[in-house]
Amino acid sequence: MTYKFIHTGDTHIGNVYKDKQRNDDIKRAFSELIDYAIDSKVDFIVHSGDVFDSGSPDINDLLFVTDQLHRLKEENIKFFTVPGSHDVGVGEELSIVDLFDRNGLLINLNSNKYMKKEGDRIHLSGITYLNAFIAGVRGKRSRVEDEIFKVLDVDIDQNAWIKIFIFHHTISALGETFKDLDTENLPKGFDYYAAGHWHGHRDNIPYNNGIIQYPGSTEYCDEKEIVSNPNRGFYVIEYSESGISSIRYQLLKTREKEIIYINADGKDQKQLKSEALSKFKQNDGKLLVVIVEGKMNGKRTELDIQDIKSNAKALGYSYVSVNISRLSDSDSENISIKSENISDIEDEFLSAKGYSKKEVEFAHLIIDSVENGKELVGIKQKAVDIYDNQ
Ligand SMILES: [Mn+2]
Repeated sequence: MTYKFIHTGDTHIGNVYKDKQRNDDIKRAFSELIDYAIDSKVDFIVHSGDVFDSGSPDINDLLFVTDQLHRLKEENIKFFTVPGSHDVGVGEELSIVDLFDRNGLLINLNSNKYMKKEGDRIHLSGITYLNAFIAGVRGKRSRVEDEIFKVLDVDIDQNAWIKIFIFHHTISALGETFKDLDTENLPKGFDYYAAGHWHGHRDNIPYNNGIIQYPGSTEYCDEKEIVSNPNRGFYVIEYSESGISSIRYQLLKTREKEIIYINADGKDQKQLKSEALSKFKQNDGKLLVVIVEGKMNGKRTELDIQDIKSNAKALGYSYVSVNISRLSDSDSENISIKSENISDIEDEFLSAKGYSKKEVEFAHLIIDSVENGKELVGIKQKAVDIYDNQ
């Protein structure tokens, strides 16, 4: 007997873009995945968090996900998940995923049913379904939640043919810069670690006696993802009594993309604009990223990005981004940075810009709040504290 499941994650149904067309693309990717699940008769789906882009989605997005999960339910295809960092509202304990769990449209493996506090430890159980044991821990809303992994005892069903662990973190094995969890803190004893949060697609990271897999987001969620990721998709895994027998990456349809690099050295805003415009072609909804880099003549602020964008849109591009983060002008001061991790780079950059130690500290506070979805309550008081004590 062989069973088959899909591993996906980071669907981000919601208002990822200001543009409805792109938000519809994100929905289309999800319904395409559901089509695949039904057509190829998979037994269940494992979703590693961020079904929604926000903890309080619009009614249309709620209805869309309800309809898609109903299609699965009619075919008796179960949907196992944990809340991702985006599925939980700021300061909320429960997640939008819990609503769907209570309505029987999915199973939230991070609900209280599976997670019990026992003294200082947390006892995690899971479900055995079609001889697969599945357990999971949700993504983080604050740094405190990393600590869960250090006090976790998992009650693994040793009789299951395969053991699946779902989590929503960027592990250190992907690199130290963006990590929010040390790989070694993951519980041991699983065959398949269904990872989410990192929107790139990374296969086959060995851990303990199993493998960690990041399917990536089902659609490009920002400019960076468009530029750095060749494709989007999800995993299809088959298993039998002797364990996992095959893993395949199934591609999802995405729009064609065009990435245009423009060297700005010695050119003024007029030349840069006409060079950009000369490279645009009439098309049927491609994604366009224009990267302007180098040192231009005149001021950066003179470059009319909105005008470049509307010219591109008029030719049919569905998404246009003009990136000037590597564009400098005669006013730009060159700051050379030696640090390697993000937080040190921020420190060094702000100090070089002439900000005081207290101001750098305050900037960190704000960056940290934004990154971790912490409430901005109390920020004002902290600002007063910092500046008064200066
Ligand atoms: Mn995500």
